[in-house]
Amino acid sequence: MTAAGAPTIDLAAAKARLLALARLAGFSACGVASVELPEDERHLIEWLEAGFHGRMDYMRRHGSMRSRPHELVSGTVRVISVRMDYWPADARDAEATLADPERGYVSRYALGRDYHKIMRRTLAQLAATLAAELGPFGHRVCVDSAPVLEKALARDAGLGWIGKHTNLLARDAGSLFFLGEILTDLPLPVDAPASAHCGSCAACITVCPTQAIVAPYRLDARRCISYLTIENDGPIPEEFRAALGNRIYGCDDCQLVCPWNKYARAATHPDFKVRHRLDGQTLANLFGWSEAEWNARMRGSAIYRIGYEGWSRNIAVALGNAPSTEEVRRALQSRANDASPLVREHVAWALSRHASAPPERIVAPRAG
Ligand code: B12
Ligand code: SF4
Ligand code: SF4
Repeated sequence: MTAAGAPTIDLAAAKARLLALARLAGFSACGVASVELPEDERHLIEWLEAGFHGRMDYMRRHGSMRSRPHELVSGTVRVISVRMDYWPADARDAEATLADPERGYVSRYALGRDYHKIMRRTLAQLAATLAAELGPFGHRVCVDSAPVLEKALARDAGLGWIGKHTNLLARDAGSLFFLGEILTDLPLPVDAPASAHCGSCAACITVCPTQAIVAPYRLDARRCISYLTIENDGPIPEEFRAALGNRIYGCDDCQLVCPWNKYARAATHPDFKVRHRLDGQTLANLFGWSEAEWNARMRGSAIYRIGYEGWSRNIAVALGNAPSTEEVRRALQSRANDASPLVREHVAWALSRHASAPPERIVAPRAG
């Protein structure tokens, strides 16, 4: 990929410059890994063979490219890995929202603008600045959607370890950050992989509402609320509906309980600030948004991907789990004849829960 006859680059100096530029760009950590991931490749194959990816066919589609970045972009010899913190410090307390069954809980990462665009733009600028200083080099920017094992690469780049909940976490930052990469043909000096610090802790495994972490480091995505509410475009299997509680988009429980997240850092990027008061609106209010309102409010958010139908399906389930108030029942009844058969079926399920609600779930309207 490098032009023949190009001047040789001082790779140690180039790496020092990269790290400085990454900080200036707003990344909280940056490191460099090689492209060999034989152990992770083995785990990926086992995970796929177990069917844990459910209907995420894209996890299979690219074959060994996912664990071999040089097969995805030929000439790649290193992966530059970055972290960007997303925890919105202005958000309502996560545990308080989870404990209030009349409000919807939206995963912390989706309260602001869509991270894909923010990260990709910032990474592309970082690569361009570096190329302007060093001369052109081969590269491709990736964030989430590219078929690469981002967590394994970040671990090898020294950015953290893969915890038992399967997210990457770091001693100085917890796990509430996104990952992104630049695949490159520059043979930059590599970092040492980060060491692991889960020890005998298993808090994430115990707390998971759907027992999706079937063994340490092994996640059955088909059981994970993040998959059920985001990736899954069909009905939510009945066996998981009660366990969803009031989680209407994604789930953070395994991360919120992790002791290392007391070191989580607040997002510095202004686009991660909470939008449309998504950190604690009542379910009845959210369910009342028309499709046009939803489109206008959700454009630019990661939530936009699941569409109004998926969003309504999720809220219907949460309303089925909410206390049997007049407001909750009225919200459900208002969409009992929804145009979408998917939404109608989830509303019918929710209403049936209220019809058979034990007396303690039937709640008088709140005063005021
Ligand atoms: C598919 C996917 C999902 C799926 C499956 C998750 C998963 N664990 O694979 C679902 C939809 C469930 C999901 C959920 C979430 N995701 Co997601 N997801 C991805 C994606 C696209 C691919 C992940 C992947 O490669 N999975 C393949 C399997 C095999 O990997 P694995 O389960 O992590 O297993 C590894 C290890 O645990 C180990 N291993 C596996 N089995 C075994 C067995 C033993 C014995 C041992 C020792 C090791 C071991 O090896 C494997 C390979 O390294 C990445 C982006 C990317 N391109 O990498 C984002 C990504 C992982 N997601 C991300 C986020 C933020 C989330 C959520 C937090 C969102 C939310 N709040 O709802 C949740 C977290 C749920 C959880 N507990 O993991 C971030 C994670 C950032 C971080 N700090 O780690 C990523 C990196 C996106 C990004 N660019 O920032 N996600
Ligand atoms: S995100 Fe939620 S459902 Fe998924 S593994 Fe973590 S705690 Fe379990
Ligand atoms: S909760 Fe405990 S076991 Fe799970 S990732 Fe955090 S430290 Fe590791």
